[in-house]
Amino acid sequence: MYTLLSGLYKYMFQKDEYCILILGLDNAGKTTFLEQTKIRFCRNYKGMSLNKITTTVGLNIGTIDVGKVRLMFWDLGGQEELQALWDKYYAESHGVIYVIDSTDEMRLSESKHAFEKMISSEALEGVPILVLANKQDVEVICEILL
Ligand SMILES: Nc1nc2c(ncn2[C@@H]2O[C@H](COP(=O)(O)OP(=O)(O)OP(=O)(O)O)[C@@H](O)[C@H]2O)c(=O)[nH]1
Ligand SMILES: [Mg+2]
Repeated sequence: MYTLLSGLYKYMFQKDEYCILILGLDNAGKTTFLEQTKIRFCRNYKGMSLNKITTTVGLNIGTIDVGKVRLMFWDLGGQEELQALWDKYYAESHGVIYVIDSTDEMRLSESKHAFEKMISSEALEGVPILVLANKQDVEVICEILL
């Protein structure tokens, strides 16, 4: 009876959990993206002022529930010395969002290099990757000015 009831409880209330890594160079906008996502999807979440966000040293975690699914976002610091820590999280991840600052042409090749290193990891084989060309609002402003 207990097994039946606990199974029913789990079926009704337990959520499937997925871990999503947010990676990319420092200043790409990973933490801002996570914060904005939380503001949009978490009811009653006030969030911090976006201009108060500083560079991530270590890891930010954000949890978002969508229906019966719980998404755990792990936003890792993108500074060069912190990139060495990224692969410690690959085995646990179900998906990756790779964020690029699309306005920073000078660092595109650096970002490409970090991306290629990331996808060469066997631990990420079969893991879906979303590449996010961030800061499109800046591009629009530039185009308007031109
Ligand atoms: N215009 C514009 N600025 C953005 C956008 N996303 C982030 N920024 C700015 O980019 C800067 C860096 O943002 P962060 O979110 O701290 O970048 P990060 O990728 O988390 O950086 P690290 O933690 O150092 O790895 C901040 O000044 C943000 O306000 C965007 O979509 N548009
Ligand atoms: Mg950050």
